[in-house]
Amino acid sequence: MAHELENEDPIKLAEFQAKIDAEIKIEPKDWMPEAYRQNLIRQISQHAHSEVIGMQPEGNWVSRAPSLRSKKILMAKIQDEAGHGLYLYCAAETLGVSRDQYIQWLHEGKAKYASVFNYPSPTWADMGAIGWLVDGAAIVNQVSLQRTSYGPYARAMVRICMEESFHQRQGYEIMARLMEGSEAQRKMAQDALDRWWWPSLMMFGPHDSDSAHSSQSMKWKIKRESNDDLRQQFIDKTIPQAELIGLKVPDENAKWNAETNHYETSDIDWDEFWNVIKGNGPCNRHRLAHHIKAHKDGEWVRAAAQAFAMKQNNKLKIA
Ligand code: FAQ
Repeated sequence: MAHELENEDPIKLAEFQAKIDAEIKIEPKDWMPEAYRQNLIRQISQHAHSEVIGMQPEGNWVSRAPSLRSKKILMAKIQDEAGHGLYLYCAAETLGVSRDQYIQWLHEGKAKYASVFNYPSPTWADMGAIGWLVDGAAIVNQVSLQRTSYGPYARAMVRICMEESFHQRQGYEIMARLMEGSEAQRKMAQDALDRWWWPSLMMFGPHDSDSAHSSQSMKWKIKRESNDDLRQQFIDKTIPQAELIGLKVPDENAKWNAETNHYETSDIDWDEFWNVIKGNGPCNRHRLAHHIKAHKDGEWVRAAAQAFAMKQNNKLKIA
């Protein structure tokens, strides 16, 4: 990236940084360094892919939800995630790359999506854990991204955050209700927390010291808070929520430190994190294969929608 910046006009670069420092949003038609554009293309498209692939573990439970109420809520939640994907693809398209290209990069394994969605969801309690923990972690990250320097991304985040807070509550409600239930239901809730706790902490990315993009992204205010700071915020919020309903996070070293005003925890298993990112998690192959198949099966729907839109346009032109 340093090399790419050397090729940029230093005056334009200084003006660009001054705008960022003055908290003026960068808009699609504004001048921007190529490295800024490329970094956003990478992050926003990966974010969009995460929202869409993230529907799969929950989609697994739509037909098996335990009541009509919970089925309706789950369907609405999953539909919201599809909407988040759409806002984010639209924001990413303003950087001059088409949605087809983004999806092709995903299918070719050139673009990533959040590692957390490569874990299975074998029980109903997983729907609770995903809403509470995965959406909960996503909100902490996304609240900070509402202040990101790129206008279309920041604006997409505002609406997404409002919806994610409902998702977090629906997940926590599922867990709380299970914890009021039978011994088997309480065990199911604890088991889901045990399986989703560490993958949720991994959502914030590697430690700051190992984060390839952080320093430049923070300078350009693409990222407003560091991976480790956001992860700590999530830990500090979530452990008391677990305790309130009688759950325990699966970490013997988790304890409150009154001096730092933060929870201390064990370190993440980074081998597992990088292994999942490289494509070797329990569900990586399945998730991607499912997306490729759904995309192919939906080809006729896209063609029909496009033909309809063209017909409407022609009618307008004639009128
Ligand atoms: N998974 O240098 P950094 C949701 C990659 S939305 C996979 O620290 P950066 C809603 C990273 O891309 C959840 N890859 O990277 C929902 C980079 O590789 P690259 C998604 C990861 O970008 C809920 C390399 O490691 N949210 O859940 C991960 O500065 C329920 C080095 O890392 C977002 O995407 C990971 N966890 O910081 C939907 C938020 N972590 O690209 C359905 C926006 C790192 O060079 C159901 N994104 N990597 O090949 C971000 O804030 C940032 O991109 C981070 C990573 C914080 C994720």
